[in-house]
Amino acid sequence: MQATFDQKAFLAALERQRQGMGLRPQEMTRRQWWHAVSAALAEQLNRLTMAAPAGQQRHVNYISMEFLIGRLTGNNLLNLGWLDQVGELLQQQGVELVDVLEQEIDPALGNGGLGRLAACFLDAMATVSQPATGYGLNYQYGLFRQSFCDGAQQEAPDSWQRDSYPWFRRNESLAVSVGFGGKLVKDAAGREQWQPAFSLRGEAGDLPVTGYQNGVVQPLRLWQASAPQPFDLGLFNDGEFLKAERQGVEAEKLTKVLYPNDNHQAGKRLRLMQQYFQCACSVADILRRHHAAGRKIEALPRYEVIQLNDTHPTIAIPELLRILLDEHQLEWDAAWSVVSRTFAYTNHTLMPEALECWDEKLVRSLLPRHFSLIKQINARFKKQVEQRWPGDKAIWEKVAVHHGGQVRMANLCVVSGFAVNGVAALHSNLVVKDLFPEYYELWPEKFHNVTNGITPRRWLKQCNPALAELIDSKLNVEWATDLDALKGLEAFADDTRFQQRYRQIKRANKERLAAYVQQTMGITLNPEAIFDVQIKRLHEYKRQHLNLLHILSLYRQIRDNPQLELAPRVFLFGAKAAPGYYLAKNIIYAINKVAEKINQDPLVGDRLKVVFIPDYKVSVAELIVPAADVSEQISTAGKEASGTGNMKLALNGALTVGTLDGANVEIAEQVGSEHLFIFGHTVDEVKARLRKGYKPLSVRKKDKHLNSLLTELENGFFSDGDKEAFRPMLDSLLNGGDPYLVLADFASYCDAQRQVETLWRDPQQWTRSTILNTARTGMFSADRAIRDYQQRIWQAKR
Ligand code: 26Q
Repeated sequence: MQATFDQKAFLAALERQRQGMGLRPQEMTRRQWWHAVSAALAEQLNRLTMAAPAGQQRHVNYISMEFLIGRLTGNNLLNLGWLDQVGELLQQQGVELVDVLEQEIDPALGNGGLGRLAACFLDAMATVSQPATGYGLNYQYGLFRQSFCDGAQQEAPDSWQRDSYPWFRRNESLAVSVGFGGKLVKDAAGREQWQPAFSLRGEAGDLPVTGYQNGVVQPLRLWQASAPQPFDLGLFNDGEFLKAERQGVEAEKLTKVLYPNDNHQAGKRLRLMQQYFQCACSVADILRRHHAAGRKIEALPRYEVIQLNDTHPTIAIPELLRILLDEHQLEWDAAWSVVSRTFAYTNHTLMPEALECWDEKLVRSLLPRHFSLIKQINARFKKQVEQRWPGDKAIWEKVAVHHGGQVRMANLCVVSGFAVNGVAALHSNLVVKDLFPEYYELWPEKFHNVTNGITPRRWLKQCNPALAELIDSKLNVEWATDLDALKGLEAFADDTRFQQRYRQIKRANKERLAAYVQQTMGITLNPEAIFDVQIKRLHEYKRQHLNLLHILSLYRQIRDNPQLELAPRVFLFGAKAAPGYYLAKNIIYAINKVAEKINQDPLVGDRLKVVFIPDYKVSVAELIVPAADVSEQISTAGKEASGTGNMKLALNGALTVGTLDGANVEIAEQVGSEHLFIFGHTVDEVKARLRKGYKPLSVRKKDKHLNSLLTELENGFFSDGDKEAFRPMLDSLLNGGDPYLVLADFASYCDAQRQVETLWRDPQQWTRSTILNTARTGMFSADRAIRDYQQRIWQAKR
């Protein structure tokens, strides 16, 4: 049931906010209006409630180190169904709601896909009334802000002002104490007990997650660290000043900043402390709720499931085990039975450098009791492996949880959880076949696929209101909660008037983006051109440099043949590189230097423009996605677990140029491969090619054109004569064996791009394909993904 808008209460709350600021309405800045409106709305939400569990439904505890939620005010208004009313009330005060919403700093509490997925899933769980709590960390600084200085990425802290963010609801009574370090002692009964060296306090700040027009609000609970007391008076009196201060210092540091790596493990002590802090707070909170309902500890898995968003929160597993054994005095078998029916694990990557392994010395010194429990889990599991594969050392070395001085978090998840899932069909198959084949032999029933999804509320209704309206005018259904209903648009794919409207909307979205680029970068874009976009984290496997090589190819062709007729194209990039990832930063630099040259070359004219939009984030994605004509999804096959930008772009009518990787495969199945441009080596071909001994230099030698492009990168043509400028990128391609097969896929990629150009010249056919992309991507709704989790994992027999 939709929550009714109480205009009187809202206006009164708004008035209180204004008085608190001591300003008259006409004196308030847009930013102050945003603050007042948000705070007033947040107050209204206190009247709404959590979804109630239906029947045997378990409460889902979604633990994630990242929640890339994006701006909340506009999204909450949309979901509550209050946009129009609030818009009108503001208008009466001479204020435009859209301007006010623009003032919100986009909370960047995540890196990329994994964090955004968590946010989409919270939205979907509230919308399908799945009782759920999101658990994360309240970082003082989110992902760094990006700017370019002579083309090179510069990072600046993202001070998003969490301390005055009006959507937080802080609840003192939820505070948790978390221990670290110390030693193990034996109690009278000979049981190990942990005596931590110091403890920190976890304070809960809740952000409301609103369901789509169903009156549901549930918490995203973010933990923030503080010292339990300003300092330890006992130590202070003993004269141990430094030690006394330590708590304060650690607390201050702990939730200060989000680690800016994605798909790469840093192995840092502070990161492990963050992980444990988050897990300890969250597990304590789950158990508090469980006990408050008067339930027995043994019944936990009947009522609660803990979904681990990748291995980052794995330490929650030994934490729950520790509490069951040490605080509830359960025997091992009883405790293990509870643990192994409570946890489910989602894998988001196969790449070895992203699989978390922790040095045992670090784990032991920070969490001695947890380390001891991990060793026990490992020893018991060893017996099972010994029975199944007697004397097979090689297998044990692969599947061990603790081996060679390392604790392997993915293995701990598989051994201790009741479900493991990949995030796209292809990826889930590889999880079974390449990553965990032995585990699959032991427990085939544990393994699942749940293809990712995106929330159509933010990623269509909110970011592309004109298209949403057009759809509304043709379909008489609430497609925002039933995205498969978009199939109804197929009937209009050839309708000339509909096509025209669809094109006009795309055009207006492109103008909106062009205005943003003009304003922020001073670059003029031609909205007639193909808007070809690649927006995602910068990573070698995502192959932004393959895109770059194609751009170089077009530029070369223009110079070889100045009369060349090309469909005008604007190449748009948005991507942040981890600050310590030199190769990725070098690729950004290369794209920017090439852009500089091409954009100022009079010979090129309007045919090519290359734009690297700085500081890519959720709010910028909301501008780019509706304006895209072409969606670049060009990772090496087998490397991108799923991708979710691919779904957002296809839903908004961009045509995919993509490899058969991640969810691209399923998008092609849904949309029909004649409405995408698939290219490149398949997973099996990649494997075969690498097995045979792939030689990028011989690809270069055989392809004159490619050779000329590489030569121009080498000889300083794009870098004011600096021959070293692109060394890291070129080294990887030419001397580093080109591990992601960029050169091997180049010819096929250019071929796909020529097909793009051909189709573009036929506007009717192009538009038909874009409409069919929108019509046929309904299955990528996050609501469907959540229902899959319910059926396959959360509601499954237990
Ligand atoms: C690990 C250890 C230490 C520091 C950082 C990390 C870390 C942080 C973030 C490791 C990985 C990530 C993020 C991974 C990620 O975003 N993966 C993406 O997840 C998406 C949602 O499933 C998929 O669509 C993408 O294919 C996948 O790359």
